[in-house]
Amino acid sequence: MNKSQIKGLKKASRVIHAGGHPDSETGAIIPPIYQTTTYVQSSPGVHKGYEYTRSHNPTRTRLEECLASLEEAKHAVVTASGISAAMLVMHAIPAGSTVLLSDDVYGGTYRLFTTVFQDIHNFVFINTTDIKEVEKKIKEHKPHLLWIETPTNPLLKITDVKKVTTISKKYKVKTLVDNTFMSPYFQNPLTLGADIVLHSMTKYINGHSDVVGGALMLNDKKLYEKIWKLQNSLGPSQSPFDSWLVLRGIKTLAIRMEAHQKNALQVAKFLESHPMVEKVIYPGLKSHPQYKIAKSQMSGFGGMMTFFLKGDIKKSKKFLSKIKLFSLAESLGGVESLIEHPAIMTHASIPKETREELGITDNLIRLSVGIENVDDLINDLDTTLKAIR
Ligand code: P1T
Repeated sequence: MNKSQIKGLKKASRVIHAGGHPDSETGAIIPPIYQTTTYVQSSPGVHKGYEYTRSHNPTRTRLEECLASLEEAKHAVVTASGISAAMLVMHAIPAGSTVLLSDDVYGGTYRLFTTVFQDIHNFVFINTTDIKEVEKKIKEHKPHLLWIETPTNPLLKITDVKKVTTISKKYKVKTLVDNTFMSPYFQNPLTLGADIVLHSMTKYINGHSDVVGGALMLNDKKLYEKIWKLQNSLGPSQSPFDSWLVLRGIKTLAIRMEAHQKNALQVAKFLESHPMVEKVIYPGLKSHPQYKIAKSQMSGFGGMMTFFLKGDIKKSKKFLSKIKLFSLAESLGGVESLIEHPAIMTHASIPKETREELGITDNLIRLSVGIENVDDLINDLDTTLKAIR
């Protein structure tokens, strides 16, 4: 199939066929891993588009083709991690830029901005779910970039991307959306007006907890070229083997995301009705404050949720140490269910006062609901809640 035929396919087909053409030399249906550092030239400067694997690699090119297709983008850059994708964006904007960003971002993103780039750019954390606040802060700070995570990690706050980008465009501010929690299967921020989409491919895109990777998708050719040159100069390119693993994992993105959200909705309903649970935050619950926005800009609700246990830090620790089928671990988006304590684990680099202001309290627990049998997952939660009562 050619590129325009693939463009006409639904996402469940594109995950398999975009970048998935058979190998032209042998007809192999699964593309080879181009495990090579360099490429032979017929005379100096005459080559087939590949010179050195830090710059380009055919396996990575295939993955970039697939990701661009899934995010409805013209260009994609695959990086060695989600954080290195964020680093490239920070180098791509002019030094001294102001970046307005969602107050509730992944702890590693917060750490990158506040401990590595804090002397190069100005970071202003705001509640991007409040549209009036966004416009007020844009007028006040004249930022170069608006950085949105939606849903946020860990509190699953949802920003209305269309509304926010209408404002940012008015003031000529670029908007980046970290789309990690939804994956390109459930949300396409570029079609809602965003300029750049960032993913930690470590999560749903790869889906099997065996690769660290990141990606940026965008339409602006000039910005793409700038980001690619930075990648080439700074070096956070993904290895061919890791790109190949992601190409393998992404083929099941559609069915995995459907399974994640089906399980997650049942788990969320179970927890919401449980007497030992204070509150559940899941975009697919009507009780979620931005449920309507979630419904309008996402085609599904994903597999991530947080809940507040009734009790203190001791109770949280007891619960997390006793639970069995959910593994106590950082990260998310794999087929297996994970559970973690954001304040102690993924968001520990955020100062305690800031965490508490945001609501990342000692009784907050985050779930990445996997695709196991949902009755087993609910039984595991139920049994553990009973055991700590
Ligand atoms: O881990 P890495 O591939 O570098 O991706 C960083 C990243 C970026 N954006 C979001 C929304 C993320 O959740 C992450 C990584 N998050 C975890 C490791 C976690 O457990 O939340």
